[in-house]
Amino acid sequence: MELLSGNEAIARGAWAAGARIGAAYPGTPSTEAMEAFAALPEVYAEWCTNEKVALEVALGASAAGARAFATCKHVGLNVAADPLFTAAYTGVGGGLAMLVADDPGMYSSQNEQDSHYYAAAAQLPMMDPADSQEAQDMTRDAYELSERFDVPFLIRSTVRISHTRTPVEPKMRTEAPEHPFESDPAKWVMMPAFAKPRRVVQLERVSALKAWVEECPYNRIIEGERRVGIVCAGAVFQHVREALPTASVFKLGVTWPLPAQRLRAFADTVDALYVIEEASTYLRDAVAAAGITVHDTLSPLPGAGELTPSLIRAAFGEEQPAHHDAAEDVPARPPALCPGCPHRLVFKELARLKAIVCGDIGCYTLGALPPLSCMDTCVCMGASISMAHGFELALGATDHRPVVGVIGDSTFAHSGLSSLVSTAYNNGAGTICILDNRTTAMTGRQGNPFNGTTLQGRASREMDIEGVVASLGIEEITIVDPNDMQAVRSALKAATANADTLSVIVFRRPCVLLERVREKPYLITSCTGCGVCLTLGCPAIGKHADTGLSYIDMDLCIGCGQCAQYCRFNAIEVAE
Ligand SMILES: Cc1ncc(C[n+]2csc(CCOP(=O)(O)OP(=O)(O)O)c2C)c(N)n1
Repeated sequence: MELLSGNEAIARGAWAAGARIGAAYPGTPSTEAMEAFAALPEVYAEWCTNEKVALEVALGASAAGARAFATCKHVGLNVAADPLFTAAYTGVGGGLAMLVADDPGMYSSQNEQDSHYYAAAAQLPMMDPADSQEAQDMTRDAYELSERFDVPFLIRSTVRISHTRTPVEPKMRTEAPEHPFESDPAKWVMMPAFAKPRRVVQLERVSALKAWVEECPYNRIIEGERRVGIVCAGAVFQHVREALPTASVFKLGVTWPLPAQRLRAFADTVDALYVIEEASTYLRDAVAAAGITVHDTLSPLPGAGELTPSLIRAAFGEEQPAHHDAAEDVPARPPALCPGCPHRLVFKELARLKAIVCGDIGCYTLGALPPLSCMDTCVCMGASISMAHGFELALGATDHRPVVGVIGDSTFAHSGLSSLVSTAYNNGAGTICILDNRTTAMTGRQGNPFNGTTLQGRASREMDIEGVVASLGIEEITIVDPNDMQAVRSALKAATANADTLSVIVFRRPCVLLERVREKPYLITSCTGCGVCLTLGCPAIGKHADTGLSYIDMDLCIGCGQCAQYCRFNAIEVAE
């Protein structure tokens, strides 16, 4: 037995099935799955620039005959949706499984969309493991099934499944069957003449999947009292078993297509059937559509966020145990930019400029929080540059605050680049700040095209941002050290001064967690209590409750000197 996280187990399942090509873009809570896969023998794995590219790489490998593995977070599937829907027409060569990890509760995401809808909309089979053993076994089986039904399989997890460690009987690797590539345009060239017959193939396949799912051992019934019957899947199954141990449960392992006949038969064996799921009505609607009466719980379950055993007990009017999972048990730990984070001064200076800041997704999104409070929009990866262009278009003729798009290096490679191409092409104006901290920090410091680090340490072509930007014909390009307050200030001032130009500032300094260099810490010698240093939001700087004076926690301070540049009284010095 091994104790594996769901992500590690999914990787293990793909490996055991003989998958040999992996492609992904990182995204919590999915990231560790591709990292774990990359660490296994006899596989090639890479970070791609985005999820669309990753799925296309995996689909190409599958077409060529290899078993392939792709992973992403739920919003990543939006990016990959274009190839996804048509991969449901082409089908596969070698088996193809794709993990999509959802984030009900939005621990690290901008929304909590339910990926089940993608399975239903694209007509792709989806499995929902409820622990790491199932995560491994379902993923492994997905490859044989993918080849049998000629279709990619989706493995859906949530943050609880991906990040919880449970015991796994590890499976060993078996070599995948050969599927030598032979040109077959009718299967792989999806132009109307070929796609129309493939659509018919798809519909026939759906019928075959619907028959298979009625027999599939991953859908199982846990017999209990007749009074209450629950339909659920994934992590919710664990909560239901804990909260309602005597209830009858239909545990779905395959959540698309649903085993309608078996569900109807189950409904006949219980007095009242309930569907419990997180942040969605996908299952409830699908079960109801199968002609089954779905009952309402005594009090409604929340429609948003993660479920817990306590919430489920409460919804059924069950007594709570003496200690239950109450939110107040957990101390709040609001996220903050690290001490020494190279993103900090950019936001401090943008706030000073009173700029309209179109932000993006990465560690730097924390610039939206107090005390920096310097972001006006953040929607999805890459949107900073295109939304800034929209602002410029709408405000252009008026006398307006400077419009600035702020984006990280990985996000720029992901989708910001195509936004910048579009802005440049349309002769847009404004200022774009690319925060190049030499890594994809937010998700755990993965490689990206602009730092040239690859997932398995293979050779790379490290791309240079300014070269790429210059090739778009953008003349105003500056490279600035973001720890130098004066340089940041004057670069922003110069770039935003001319309302008609498109300027790009590359703020370049490595993330402090990359090399973990610590200089001598700073200390505050004679604080006047003006509080300016506190406006940087550095976790190493605090305020004495009694005197109102600032202090530096020398254990947290890494000696970046950002704060010293803001102290008008020269009261912040290196501790000797
Ligand atoms: C479509 C999509 N894929 C993945 C993610 C997860 N994710 C959020 S930010 C980010 C990358 C951030 O890297 P970078 O832009 O370099 O900024 P940093 O965190 O280093 O400051 C990733 C992968 C996401 N939110 N959306």
